[in-house]
Amino acid sequence: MQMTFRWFGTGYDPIPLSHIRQIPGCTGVITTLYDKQPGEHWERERIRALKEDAAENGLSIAGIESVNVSDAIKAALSDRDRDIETYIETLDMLGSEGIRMVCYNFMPVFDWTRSELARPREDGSTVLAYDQERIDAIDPETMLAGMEASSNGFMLPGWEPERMARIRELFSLYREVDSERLFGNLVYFLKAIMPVCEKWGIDMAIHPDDPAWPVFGLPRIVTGKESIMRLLKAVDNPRNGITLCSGSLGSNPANDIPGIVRAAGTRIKFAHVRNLRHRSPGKFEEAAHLSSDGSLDMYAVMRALADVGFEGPLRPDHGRMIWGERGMPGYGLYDRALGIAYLNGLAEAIGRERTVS
Ligand code: DNO
Repeated sequence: MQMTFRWFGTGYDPIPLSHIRQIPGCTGVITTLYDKQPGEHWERERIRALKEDAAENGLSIAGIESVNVSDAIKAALSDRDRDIETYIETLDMLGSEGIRMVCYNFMPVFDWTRSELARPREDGSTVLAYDQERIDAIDPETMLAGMEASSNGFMLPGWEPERMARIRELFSLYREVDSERLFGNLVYFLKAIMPVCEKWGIDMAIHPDDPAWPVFGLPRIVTGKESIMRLLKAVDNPRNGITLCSGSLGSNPANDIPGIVRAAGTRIKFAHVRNLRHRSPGKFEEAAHLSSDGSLDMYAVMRALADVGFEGPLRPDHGRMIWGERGMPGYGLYDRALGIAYLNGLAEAIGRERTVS
C-alpha cells in the first residue's frame, strides 16, 4: 500500500504540502479540483499545476478524490449522456496525466451526513458525530445552516454551497428514483466509462454511503457486503472497484469490515482507514484511529488488507480536532498525522509477522 493524505489543493486547504511531506512514510496526496461542480469540464493545466506542486514537495498524486458525478447521471435526467461524455473526457485527460485511481460516490443529494461537526469529547478534542433522531427531527435546510455555522469557515467536501442552495430542487429530482433505479443508473454510468478506464488503467473506486443506510428518505445503494458484491458483479471489470472506507461501512455495526475486505479482495482500489464509536443504534461519533479509542478493530482491518494483497493508496480519515488546531472539521493535520503514524505501525508489524511466519 501507499500511505497518503487527503489535500484539497492550494488556496483551499490550509495545510501546506511542506507539512504533509513531514509525516513519516507519507509519499502521496489524494486531491481534486475542489471548486469543480459535477458535470463541469476539468482543465489539463490545473492538473499539471497540482502535480507540480506535489512534486516540488517530494509527493506524488496517488489518486483523485473525487471526480463528482452529476445529479443528471445519478437520477438519469435528460442530460445524463452529455454529462457522461464530459466525465469520460475528464478521465481521458487524467489518465493521460498519469492518474490511475479515481474515487467518487453515488449518493443522491448529500455526500456524507453528520448531525454535528464539533462534538466535544472527554479528552477536550472535538469530533464529527451522527444521531439519527436529530437527523429525523430536522429539515435538511436547517441542518445545512448548522453545518455551515460550525465548519470553521471552511467549505466541507461534498457540501458545496452552490449545491446546497438548490437543496429543494435536488430533492425533487430524486422523487421517482428508488434504490433499484439508482443502482441501474450507476451500472449504466460504469458501463459507459469502462472503456476509457481500460485505455489508461484507471481504477474507479466508489465510496460507500455514509452513514450506511438511507438518510432523509433518499436511497442508498453501497452500504455493506451484499450491495458491494452485487455492484462488482453487475459490472464485472477489474477497473470497477471500491474505496474501502472503514468509517462509512463501520457506521453500521452489523458490517464486518475485515469480511468485506476479504470478499472484495483485489477490487479494493483505495482505502480510508478510520475508527468510530458506536453509541446506540443510529448514533455514533468519530474517534482517534487507535482501536481502543473506538469500536472498530483497526488491526483486523489492516490485517485483512494485507491478506488480500492490497497495494493501492490508503489514507487516514476524519481526525479529531486536537491541540487547538482550527481547520476543516475532520480534516485537520494533527490527528490525521497521528493516524498515519499508527497505521504505519500496524502495517510494519503485520508485514514483519508475515515474513517471519
Ligand atoms: C468525507 C469523504 C467523502 C468522499 C466522497 C467520495 O469526508 O469521505 O466526501 O470523499 O464521498 O466521493
